[in-house]
Amino acid sequence: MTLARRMAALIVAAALTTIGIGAVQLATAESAYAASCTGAMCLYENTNYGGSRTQAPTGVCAIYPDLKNQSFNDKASSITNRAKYTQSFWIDKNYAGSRLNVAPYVSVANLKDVSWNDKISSAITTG
Ligand SMILES: [Ca+2]
Repeated sequence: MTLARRMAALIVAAALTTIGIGAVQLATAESAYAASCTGAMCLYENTNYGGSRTQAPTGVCAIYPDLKNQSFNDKASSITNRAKYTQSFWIDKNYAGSRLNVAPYVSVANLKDVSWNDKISSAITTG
């Protein structure tokens, strides 16, 4: 691998964070989020699925180029993905900057654990 290709691979690896199945966060507060989220995906203002929330509909692909429109820019502290699809989130609006992928049926009780607390500004969800 050339140096340029190796650098490109490193940059991609650094920009993309994927949260997979089997995370420790799955063990906590599962019933709490299941009760409060009825969409494909929910973002919560606070950790452990607390505070205000915004949710994406099931059965469609939904785009959120600027979460300011949902009063949720730089606000999410926990996430639940209730769909069988990966959901994607970006640090800047219009799907720019670092991306966080949340795998199917994975919830993150505290986005501080992955250094994404109060940072999400845009999202694409599939229910
Ligand atoms: Ca927050």
